[in-house]
Amino acid sequence: MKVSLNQKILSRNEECAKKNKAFFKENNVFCLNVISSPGSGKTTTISRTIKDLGDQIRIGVVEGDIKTDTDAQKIRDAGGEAVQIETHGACHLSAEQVYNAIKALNAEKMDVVIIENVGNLVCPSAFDLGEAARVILLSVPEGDDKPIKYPGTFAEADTVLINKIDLMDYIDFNLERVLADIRVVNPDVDIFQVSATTGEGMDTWYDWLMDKKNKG
Ligand SMILES: Nc1nc2c(ncn2[C@@H]2O[C@H](COP(=O)(O)OP(=O)(O)OP(=O)(O)O)[C@@H](O)[C@H]2O)c(=O)[nH]1
Ligand SMILES: [Mg+2]
Repeated sequence: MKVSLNQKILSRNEECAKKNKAFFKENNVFCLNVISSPGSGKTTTISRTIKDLGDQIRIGVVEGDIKTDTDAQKIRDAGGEAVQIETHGACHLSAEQVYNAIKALNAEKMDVVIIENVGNLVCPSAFDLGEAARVILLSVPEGDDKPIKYPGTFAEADTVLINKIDLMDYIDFNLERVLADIRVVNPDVDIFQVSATTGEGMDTWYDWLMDKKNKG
């Protein structure tokens, strides 16, 4: 029987994802895996969430980037605790990397762990990190065709944040089309329209986060 290298990598990842899931369950930590294109606003959204919810819940962040620790630094500047993973070329985080990072973060002391995956809409979706929920960001300047171009990624989402809605008046972005296209692959997904810089709509995202966290 032939087993491809991809299958081996994915099944090893699956094993470690189960370990992460068990860790989060045991310690009553709610874990989110945030996936989007580069620059769509993951770090800005997480930073604002920490500033706005930090007095109610303790949030730890695992940052994934090919290079640099600038995003972890931004989270610390926002008052959060963060561990940076540099993937040195890999286009996604693995469950094993996350396992090491949550140990370094002392994640058992957190209420919520947010993982910011490496910026792209392709590779991260194939790798379960043991998260309780998956958050896909789509920002207005990226264009309204992303849900039909990357349907697999949107199909796996527990929530979609349409970010940078403050730019809607300046950019040709058909919101109705985006909502309809997401619903084709993921009919029941929760979708929120937000601006991580102005704060518009962020309350809806916070309500979703607190509700899911409380339900476990
Ligand atoms: N106008 C506007 N700009 C935003 C918004 N959210 C983020 N930005 C800007 O978009 C740029 C990229 O934001 P980041 O939060 O770094 O994006 P990211 O997804 O973390 O990027 P990578 O980590 O490189 O994948 C920054 O200049 C932000 O200030 C928003 O809601 N509105
Ligand atoms: Mg970032």
